[in-house]
Amino acid sequence: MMSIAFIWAVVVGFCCCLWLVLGIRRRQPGEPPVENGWIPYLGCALQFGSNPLEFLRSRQRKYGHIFTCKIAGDYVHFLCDPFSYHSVIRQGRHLDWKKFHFATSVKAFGHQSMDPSHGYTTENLHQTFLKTLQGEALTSLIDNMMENLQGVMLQSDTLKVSSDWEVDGIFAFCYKVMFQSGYLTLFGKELGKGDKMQARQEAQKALVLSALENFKEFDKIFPALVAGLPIHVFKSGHSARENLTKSMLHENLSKRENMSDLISLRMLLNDTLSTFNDTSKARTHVALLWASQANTLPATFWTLFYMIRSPDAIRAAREEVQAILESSNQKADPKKPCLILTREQLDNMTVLDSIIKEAMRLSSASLNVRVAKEDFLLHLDNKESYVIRKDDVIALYPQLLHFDPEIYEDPLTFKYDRYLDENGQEKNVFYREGRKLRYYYMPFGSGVTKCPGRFFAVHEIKQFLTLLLCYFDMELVESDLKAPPLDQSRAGLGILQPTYDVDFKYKLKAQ
Ligand code: HEM
Ligand SMILES: *[C@@H]1O[C@H](CO)[C@@H](O)[C@H](O)[C@H]1NC(C)=O
Ligand SMILES: *[C@@H]1O[C@H](CO)[C@@H](O)[C@H](O)[C@H]1NC(C)=O
Ligand SMILES: *[C@@H]1O[C@H](CO)[C@@H](O)[C@H](O)[C@H]1NC(C)=O
Ligand SMILES: *[C@@H]1O[C@H](CO)[C@@H](O)[C@H](O)[C@H]1NC(C)=O
Ligand SMILES: *[C@@H]1O[C@H](CO)[C@@H](O)[C@H](O)[C@H]1NC(C)=O
Ligand SMILES: CC(=O)N[C@H]1CO[C@H](CO)[C@@H](O)[C@@H]1O
Repeated sequence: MMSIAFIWAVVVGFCCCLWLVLGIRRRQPGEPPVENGWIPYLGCALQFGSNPLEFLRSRQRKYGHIFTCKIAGDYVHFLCDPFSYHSVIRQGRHLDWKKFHFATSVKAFGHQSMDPSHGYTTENLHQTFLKTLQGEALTSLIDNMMENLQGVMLQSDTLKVSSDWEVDGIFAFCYKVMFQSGYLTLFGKELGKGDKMQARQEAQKALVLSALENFKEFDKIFPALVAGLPIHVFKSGHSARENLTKSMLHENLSKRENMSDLISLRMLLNDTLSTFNDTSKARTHVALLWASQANTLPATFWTLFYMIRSPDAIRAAREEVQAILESSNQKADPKKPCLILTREQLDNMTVLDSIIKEAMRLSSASLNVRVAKEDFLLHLDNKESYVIRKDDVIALYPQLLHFDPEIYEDPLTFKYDRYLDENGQEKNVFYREGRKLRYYYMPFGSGVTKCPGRFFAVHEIKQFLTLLLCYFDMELVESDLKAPPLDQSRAGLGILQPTYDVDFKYKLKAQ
């Protein structure tokens, strides 16, 4: 025993010396202050990971607007001054966004590289996303979502629908309703050829529910995969990903009807543009399933939670929904759920919009990352310039902005009308130290990598809230409840989940 411990001590000691000599970056003239951390290779990764906001705030107090931290082998320059964000977001010439994105996607989903420069595909994904998630395509996404939401809420036995109070966790509730509706909207329905309607619907539902279980299992290990751990370590997460992949093989998807433009176009582009094999293609569809759900589900939770908890918010939301129904001459009937809202009507719902924005401000923790293509000078807003080395990472962490008391008074408090101006219209002017901010709200990222699904995401959450308010009465089981803490294990990946679920009760509205 002794000797093994001794050998370890020598090995560790040797590694530490080697690290001291080779692994530490020293600050060169013109570079931002650098912090190497205490642990070889990992550097500051653990400190950053356990509470990114506190870590960055303390370093910002110590160093100022920009500083460099070693994190898992990379040198990351954190830029904390919102007035300087512009220089990163628009600095296309020196900065690469693809490398990091494509590499992360490969690590998590296991497909071959989608980076055209690697030669497996010539698909311009960016174009595909814009064409199929925005503009004209958005209208049919929204229409299908509305139909699917009402089907899942009222015409399947996903929810216990009655005039007696039913208790459920808000996250559990949002998860099952939004996952199923979103899945059906993107990937369509498999109706099969049997002649028994009932049996076909049962089979369809079983398929979606199995996707939900697999998604939940896979999503649990997602942060670990992004951190670089191999998927083989996780038995059940791995099997879940493989199950999802199988369900998205071409032969399975091609049986489905009413598929979104996004998936059908990507299937069509298959052979012409790429040399991926069938499995690799299916994995890229799994990636899109993840992108469309992983942030939307917790965002829906926070929106519903904060709305129900705030009497002012839910009152204002009810009034807005009521007004829309009246102006379009519709009545909510749970036995014949076929409410229709146009895109213009949804866009007109500024109260819901503000509630959603405010809930996402409080729960978003995305990291916007770019990689330096070459050595260059980064110019900050205060006229300082810093030398950035090739292959270094530049990161923005907009939670700093979202929780900045100079921009948002009482930043930890939910104020449903924070994004409404005095006329009840969208408020888009925010200040810091008397100067108007160009960037004040960034849960969807920024610049070229800004989420292409953001319009759909906000619309689907609005539809979800509208339908709940039309058909149901809702209350928290315990009023005056504190908001559950954010689960920091996903910091950097988008909207954070709650560390625990919160119960609420719902019942059909009296007609
Ligand atoms: C509340 C919901 C959502 C949030 C907060 C969100 C956030 C984000 C963020 C921050 C990124 C950029 C990542 C980066 O800069 O590295 C992103 C990318 C993306 N999102 Fe979303 N998203 C949401 C919903 C959706 C939905 C519903 C869809 C599709 C139906 C979608 C599709 C995508 C796609 C395809 C990308 C990759 C874009 C690219 O690499 O060019 N997202 N999302
Ligand atoms: C994947 O599918 C197999 C076979 O249907 C099943 O036994 C397994 O439990 C599934 N994996 C997960 C994580 O649900
Ligand atoms: C998809 O197709 C494969 C055959 O290629 C089959 O084994 C699998 O069960 C199908 N999966 C689903 C979910 O339909
Ligand atoms: C397919 O979509 C159309 C238009 O959105 C809708 O009318 C129809 O009911 C849908 N079909 C199925 C099987 O859901
Ligand atoms: C598909 O390609 C991947 C990566 O090249 C490979 O590992 C896998 O075995 C291939 N699968 C099939 C079914 O050919
Ligand atoms: C939008 O809302 C306003 C009142 O808030 C109403 O006067 C107007 O007609 C609405 N527009 C649409 C397209 O619903
Ligand atoms: C392997 C594969 O997915 N092939 C499909 C590619 O798309 C065409 C339609 O354009 C299908 O016919 C192929 O089966």
